Amino acid sequence: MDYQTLNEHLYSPTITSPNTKTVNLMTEVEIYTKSHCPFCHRAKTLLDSKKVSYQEYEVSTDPQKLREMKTRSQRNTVPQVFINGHHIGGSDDLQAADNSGLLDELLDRSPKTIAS
Ligand SMILES: N[C@@H](CCC(=O)N[C@@H](CS)C(=O)NCC(=O)O)C(=O)O
Repeated sequence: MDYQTLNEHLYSPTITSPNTKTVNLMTEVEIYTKSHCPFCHRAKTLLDSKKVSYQEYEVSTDPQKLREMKTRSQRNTVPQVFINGHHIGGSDDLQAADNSGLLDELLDRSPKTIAS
C-alpha cells in the first residue's frame, strides 16, 4: 500500500455525533514472528525503540496463526507487521517506513476527538 493510500485509510475521520468527529482512536500494532528469526528480532528492536506496545503472534508453533499471517499479508516470511490493521510488511519494510518518517507518523497518532 502506498503512502497516500495508507494515510487516507488511517486518518479518515469518523463522524460520531453532529458535533464531534473521532480520528483514528488507537494505534494497534501487530507482529507475526518465529523464534530464532533475526529479522523478527530486528523488527521488534525497532518497535521497542519507539516505546510502542504490540501484539506478538508466535507462529512457529501455531499453524492457524501462520495461515492467518499468510492470508492477511500474502507473504510467507516472518516477520509481518500490521499497524491499525494495515499491512506494513516485513523487517525491511518497517525499517524503510522508519527511514521515511512514515512509521513515526503512524505511531504518533493518539486518540483525538475534535469539536466541529
Ligand atoms: N526481507 C524480509 C526477510 C524475512 C526473512 O527472510 N525471514 C525468514 C526468517 S528470519 C523467513 O521467514 N524464512 C522462511 C521461513 O521461516 O519459513 C524482511 O525484511 O522481513
